[in-house]
Amino acid sequence: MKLITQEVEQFKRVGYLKIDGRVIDDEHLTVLRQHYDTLFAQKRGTIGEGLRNLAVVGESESDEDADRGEEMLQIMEMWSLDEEFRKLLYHEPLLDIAESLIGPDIQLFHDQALYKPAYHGGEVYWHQDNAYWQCDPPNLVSIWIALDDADEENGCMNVIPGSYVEGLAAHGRAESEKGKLPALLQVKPDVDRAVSVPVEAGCAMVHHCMTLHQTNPNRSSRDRRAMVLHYMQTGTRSRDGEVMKDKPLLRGKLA
Ligand SMILES: O=C(O)CCC(=O)C(=O)O
Repeated sequence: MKLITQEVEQFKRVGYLKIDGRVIDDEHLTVLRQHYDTLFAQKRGTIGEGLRNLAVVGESESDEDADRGEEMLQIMEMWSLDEEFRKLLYHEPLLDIAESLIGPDIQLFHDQALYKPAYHGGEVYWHQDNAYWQCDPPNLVSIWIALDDADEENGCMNVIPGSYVEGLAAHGRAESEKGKLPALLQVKPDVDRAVSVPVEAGCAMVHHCMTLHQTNPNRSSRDRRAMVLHYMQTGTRSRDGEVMKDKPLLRGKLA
């Protein structure tokens, strides 16, 4: 599923791309959904132990009863918890997309499941991924896979086209009445330029780690389950300046 030249050019121009066609077929989707739901069910009530509610963080994060009204649930490193998600790292269509954008030598930076339950799914605020990661070179790409149809009503991705070439905006942690927010842009994003990227179940969009993006709350009657894989070229350095040799090598060779 290599991208064609026009798609690569478009990604380079705007910093994201909606992938044309399915990346996960129906049968595979059914299996991934079952395993996803099982992991979230197993982790229910264990906030702070591998499960985070990004809508309620800081002091209150460890309080399992904290604001059940808003849930933006996250499980990191799904690949290390479940064989189906480990296999997903090597799913050829995804690696072909990553290779088209960052070259043949690919490591996983990390993966995450991001679940916005129906009716009370919480918001993810505007941010650039590399503001937190501080990876060098700052050219990681993330493939965001919809396990349910994702649209404006249940919290699909919204992006600011071209923002990735405008440099890193100031980010910080801020307090809200719910505690510390995980991700807060300190400047006002130019939301007039924002576009929504609805993605059907089994399909994906890819974004650059410097692209400003956000997702809205889910007030619809439909769950929004998503899986995101963050890819880096081998030789990428962490915020400490160390080459991340220990991250899973997915294709090609280590630098
Ligand atoms: O899925 C979401 O709601 C947020 C996704 C996101 O921020 C990301 O993939 O970097």
